Amino acid sequence: MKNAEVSRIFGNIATILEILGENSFRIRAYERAAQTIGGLSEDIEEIAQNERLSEIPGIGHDLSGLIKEYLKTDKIKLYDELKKKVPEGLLTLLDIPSVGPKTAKLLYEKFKIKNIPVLEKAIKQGKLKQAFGFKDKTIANIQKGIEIFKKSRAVMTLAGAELLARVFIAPLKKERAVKKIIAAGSLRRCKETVRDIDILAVSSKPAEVMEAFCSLPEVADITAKGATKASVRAKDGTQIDCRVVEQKSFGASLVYFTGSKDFNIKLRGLAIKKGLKINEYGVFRKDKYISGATEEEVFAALGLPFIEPELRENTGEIELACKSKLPRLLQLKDIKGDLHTHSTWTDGDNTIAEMAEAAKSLGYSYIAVTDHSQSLKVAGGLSVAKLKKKKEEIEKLNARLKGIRVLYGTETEIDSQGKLDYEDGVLKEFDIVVAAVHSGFKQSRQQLTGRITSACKNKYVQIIAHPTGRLWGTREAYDIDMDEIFRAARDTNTALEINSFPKRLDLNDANCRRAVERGVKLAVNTDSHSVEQLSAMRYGVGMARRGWVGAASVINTLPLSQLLKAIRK
Ligand code: DGT
Ligand code: CA
Repeated sequence: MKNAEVSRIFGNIATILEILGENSFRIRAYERAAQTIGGLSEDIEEIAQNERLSEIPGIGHDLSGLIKEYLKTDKIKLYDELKKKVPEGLLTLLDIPSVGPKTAKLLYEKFKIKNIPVLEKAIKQGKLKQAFGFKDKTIANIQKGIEIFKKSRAVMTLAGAELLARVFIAPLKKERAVKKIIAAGSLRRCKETVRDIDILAVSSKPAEVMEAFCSLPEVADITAKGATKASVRAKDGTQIDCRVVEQKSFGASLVYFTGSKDFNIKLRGLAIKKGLKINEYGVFRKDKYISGATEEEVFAALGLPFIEPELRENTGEIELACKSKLPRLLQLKDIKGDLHTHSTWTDGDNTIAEMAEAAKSLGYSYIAVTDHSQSLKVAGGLSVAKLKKKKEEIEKLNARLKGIRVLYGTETEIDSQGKLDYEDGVLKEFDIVVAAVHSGFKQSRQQLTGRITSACKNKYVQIIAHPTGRLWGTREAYDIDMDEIFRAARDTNTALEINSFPKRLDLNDANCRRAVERGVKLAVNTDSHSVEQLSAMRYGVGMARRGWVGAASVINTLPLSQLLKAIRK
């Protein structure tokens, strides 16, 4: 799988062009391509083989050529030439989210800081402040950036892990010796970030499976290889474990390797209380095997109903399972529409009509196209004059389209004072108003919280987008008082969003659970900027399920007529 590599290279090309002071359209084209390819759910090699590269939004003839060159030769000449113009150390410094091209150049050229460890040392020795004259605040930002960078390197996003697991599992599925194969661990529990991939296979010929696994082209090196278990490193450095078990142990192993560790320990304790023993081979009374082929059987042997993988964190689910009171969780098929998407009217890659057709093919009955509002200039936010035209286009489209309704929406900026970007008279016209913070992240807790609660109080705001602003690998959640926001959301009938975009997953699982406990309504949206991204809904649903959220708490599980009534303030 080379999606991540291609995305990284295009991102680096954009950065180098920026340092070299090149044309901003060209820079933006590479940035967009990096983003789109990084977010694809399909393997780019497969797309290239089927001659479908040009169908990827923003990938024209030139970029397709570069992708093909890379897939064929593992190199891009243009990139190699560009790299010669900019020292490597400078690029590594740019990996730190808070360090832009100017600071990187300064650190590198003037102060001879060539990589992150040297930078860390310089900070520690106080050099940055004393010798180089950086402000305390800038230094603190750089330090925080280094932390975020390190953290994001140690784990993958849920979407990244899913894709990597697929690259290993798909070819193994075709092996005759493999009867069943599945990814367990934190990926199966839908955790927002995943450290490594745990694969479980059923086979009566484990040696053949081990051989096939260790010879996969994505394996960079083999860390351990035994009769039924092997560990390898993928080309991106991620550890992948594969274990082979017999059919009669499959359920027990799946329970064990899905975990979490705390869940397993608690389950083992429960088994002991019932005079049983549970391990990865099965459930045993004395030493006699009593069950283990399926997870259902394993739970039943302990007197429990099936516990969904997303719940297995030992945060009260086992106690509820004992009383048969597990919550009914939201499912992807409950979702009737997406209430936060973008089109070519602002920074999306597809037209409203294309977004609507794609939503329809996902089985939705509505889609809100919520383009950016006027003050978000970088994303081409819409003036009031343009809104009129957009509304007309949607009306015409709705008259023509069957089986899907396009809702006229906006993602409106909440400004630094908590004021919305359009007057109430304009907001009133929309079917859906999503309000969002995209600026002033460094304000005080009180100010940031106040901005969001005052947006909740607006009569026309129905959803607060990505409430904590967390962007994995770039920005931590901003400092806000979630309890106050939950209270305001509940009291004003404003839904909070679970943003399914893989780097956001915001609200996260813990916040979802707290929100629902406090009677807050949620909306699971994708924030899609292209038709491909609409399928990210499953990650947001995963977060909801981890947060014990049922369909009744999610407004976009409602049929359209009920939705429009339910969101009225
Ligand atoms: P991560 O860190 O994202 O890889 O998270 P997990 O949950 O996948 O953790 P990992 O890969 O260390 O372990 C895979 C599964 O194996 C885990 O879900 C539960 C199980 N497991 C790991 N260590 C232990 C342990 O010490 N005791 C028990 N009972 N189970 C364990
Ligand atoms: Ca794992």
